[in-house]
Amino acid sequence: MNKQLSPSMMCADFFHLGNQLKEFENAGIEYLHIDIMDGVFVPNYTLGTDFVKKLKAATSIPLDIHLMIEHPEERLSWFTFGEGDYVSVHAETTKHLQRVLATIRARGARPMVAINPATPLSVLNYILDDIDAVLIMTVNPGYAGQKLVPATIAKIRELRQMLDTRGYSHVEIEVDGNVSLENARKMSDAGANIFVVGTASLFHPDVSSIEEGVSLLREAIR
Ligand code: S6P
Ligand code: MG
Repeated sequence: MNKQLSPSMMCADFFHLGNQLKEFENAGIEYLHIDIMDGVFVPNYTLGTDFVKKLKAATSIPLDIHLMIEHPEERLSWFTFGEGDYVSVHAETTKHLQRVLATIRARGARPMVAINPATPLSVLNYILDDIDAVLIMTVNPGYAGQKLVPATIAKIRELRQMLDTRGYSHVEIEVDGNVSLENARKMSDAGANIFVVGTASLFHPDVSSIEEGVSLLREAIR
């Protein structure tokens, strides 16, 4: 499966965002990961609806909108997205998971379901037809700069196996949280193929440029 990078926009350089977008485009970045938090499902606020709208107008790189909000079915219409974009909703945030995934699909985008480290894979059992990807949280959502929850590596492997044996090998696996070069390699070996990259790699102070960070990452996940 194609290995793809999705830089976490909450970790980007907001004072030079235009330049950074050009660097992402030049480096062939596949997605832009946008964290949306509501201060309820997760204890933080980050980016919002206007940022999504402006980013969508500013670049042709597809968006990867990560909704960490309660009752996403009531708020999906607030967000600008369309064909080629991924939108993920957390299984823990809605009683109507299938409905909200179907709404994302009906708007032309690609539905993804996100699960916290402690959430079992069994929540996916009856929605496999409704998703193009699963987002395995490798930290508890809410903040950048956290440590990997080690048990999530085995979870990625188990999910890849489950998808392949049940005839869903086209369903992608995204990983989000502490995707360092070392962890990215382990996640890739376990079967992940979309990597949300933040302060642990692409925006790490030791990485001198986006170009350098991208090439180190591509080497690690090859
Ligand atoms: C966390 C959020 C993530 C972070 C990303 C940051 O709640 O969903 O997308 O922005 O994990 O990356 P890092 O390398 O600082 O963990
Ligand atoms: Mg995220």
